[in-house]
Amino acid sequence: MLLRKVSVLACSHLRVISPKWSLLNQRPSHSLPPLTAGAYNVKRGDFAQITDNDLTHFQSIIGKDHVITDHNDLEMYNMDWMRSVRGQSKLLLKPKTTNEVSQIVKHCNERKLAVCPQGGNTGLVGGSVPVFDEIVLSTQRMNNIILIDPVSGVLVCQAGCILEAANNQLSKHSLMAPLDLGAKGSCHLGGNISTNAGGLRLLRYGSLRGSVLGVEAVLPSGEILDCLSELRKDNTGYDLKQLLIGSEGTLGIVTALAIQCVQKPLSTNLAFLGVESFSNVLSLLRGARRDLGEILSAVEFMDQDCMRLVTTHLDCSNPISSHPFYMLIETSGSNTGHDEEKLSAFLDKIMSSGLAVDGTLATDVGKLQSIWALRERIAEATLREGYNYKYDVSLPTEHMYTMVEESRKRLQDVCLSVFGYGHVGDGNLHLNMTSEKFDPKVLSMIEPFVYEWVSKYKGSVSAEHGMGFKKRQYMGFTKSKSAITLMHRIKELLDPNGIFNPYKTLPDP
Ligand code: FAD
Ligand code: 2HG
Ligand code: ZN
Repeated sequence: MLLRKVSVLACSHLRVISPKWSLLNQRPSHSLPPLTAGAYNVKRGDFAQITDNDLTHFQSIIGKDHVITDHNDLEMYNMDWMRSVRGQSKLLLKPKTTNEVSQIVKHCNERKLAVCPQGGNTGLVGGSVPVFDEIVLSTQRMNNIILIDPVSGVLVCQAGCILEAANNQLSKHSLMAPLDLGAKGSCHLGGNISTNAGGLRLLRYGSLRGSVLGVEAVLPSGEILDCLSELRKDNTGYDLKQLLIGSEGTLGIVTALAIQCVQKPLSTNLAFLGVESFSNVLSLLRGARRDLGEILSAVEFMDQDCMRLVTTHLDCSNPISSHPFYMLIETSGSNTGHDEEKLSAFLDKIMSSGLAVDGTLATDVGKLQSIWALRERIAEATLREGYNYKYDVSLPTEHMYTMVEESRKRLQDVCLSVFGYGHVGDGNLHLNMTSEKFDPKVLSMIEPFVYEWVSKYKGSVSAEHGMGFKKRQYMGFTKSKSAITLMHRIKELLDPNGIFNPYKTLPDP
């Protein structure tokens, strides 16, 4: 084999984007983002204002300690992870049980008080923070694991379980969640479901729409919708849980879920490759699918600007020589010898054909994590460079990098960098630009250019992050008028007062 075995830790692994966000704490307070309402010129909906009677009522439901009104305590719940949007909520509620959520919501609906559901607050489209004074309803305390069935592999838990914490419990039964993402140390499973999060292993385990078996949710009326089935197969009537998956807190608050977990692999290998062109990236993707078959578990790419970002701004180093593109090809299986033999044959083939020109292979946990960190921490590194314009699009793979190149040509004089990376195996490009600080002129050169480009190639303006606050007006570039109209009708039916996550997800009618 021509590959060098990795000998140095390339980068310390991002264990946790802590709920208190270490990043946030490193920044001076004068760098608070502007208030969303003013920056985006939003008009407040016709909602009631919180009164002392409301506070007393909430205290009677969840106890004084979990009704938070202190301005400083509220700051991190009013701001997103990217520090790009900022709300003005004066009230944070932290219920522990579904019944408590139900009682809170019932009261909010009767009083016409708006509610912003919040999980780990790692969302990247401004969906998880209020725009005005919506009540933040956090699932932080709803973190009980209800059941792990080692035979069926089903996990049933409350919505506030942190993905990584759930995985730690699952691993005691040789199981793991069917999704993985860089925000695993902070994001909640309820948040994952509400955004239909994709992540690094969708290629292998599929979308959450397939692996979520059941959902329990509180509807805007306060009613509890019990669809918490643990069945793999159930064709009785409409599949109501699908309405909640990806609805970003606009139709219901997910309080509990059942999810089909997968066997934790006994053998995992990760190849990190240097590649000369994007067309070679695509050839390698094809070859990996063909030659690695059932053991292939992830195929990711990043360009050289991404490598520059993680090695400049974080404690990371490139374990191989410099190339225009890098790929991560991971295998997971149950038989070390078999997997290594298969991967080894594949790597020999691609190195001798010149599709990959350099590479390194990681097999033990520490090295795997340090290589993965080069990819998983790009989003974090990007924030260190300045203002970040973020696009998360689906495109036919042959057009994916052309979009980065055309954006770069268009923006080279006004941006610090324009770069692309992402889940190439799923046709999901993360196109990002940075400038020193937010510049509306730069934005007007990016939008609607990016959305028109995506629409021209019949892609999606949101592959996995959702619409949230920032992207909602662009849904029409991907979805038909008839589909958007029906979405409005469903929202109206379930939430006639519009109290759940207003200003989010759906475009203005
Ligand atoms: P939040 O950010 O708190 O909320 C997200 C949305 O869901 C909001 O609209 C909120 O109102 C709603 N919501 C949250 N909880 C509930 C609930 N219980 N009921 C109803 N609505 C709710 N995303 C991907 O898809 N793939 C990735 O690979 C990926 N990588 C990331 C890497 C980093 C470093 C970061 C910071 C983010 C990444 N994300 C990724 C985005 C984000 O982590 C996901 O969208 C995640 O699923 C959000 O979970 P959360 O608990 O933080 O939700
Ligand atoms: C990832 O895949 C996330 O790392 C974040 O979805 C993407 O920051 C981004 O653009
Ligand atoms: Zn992603």
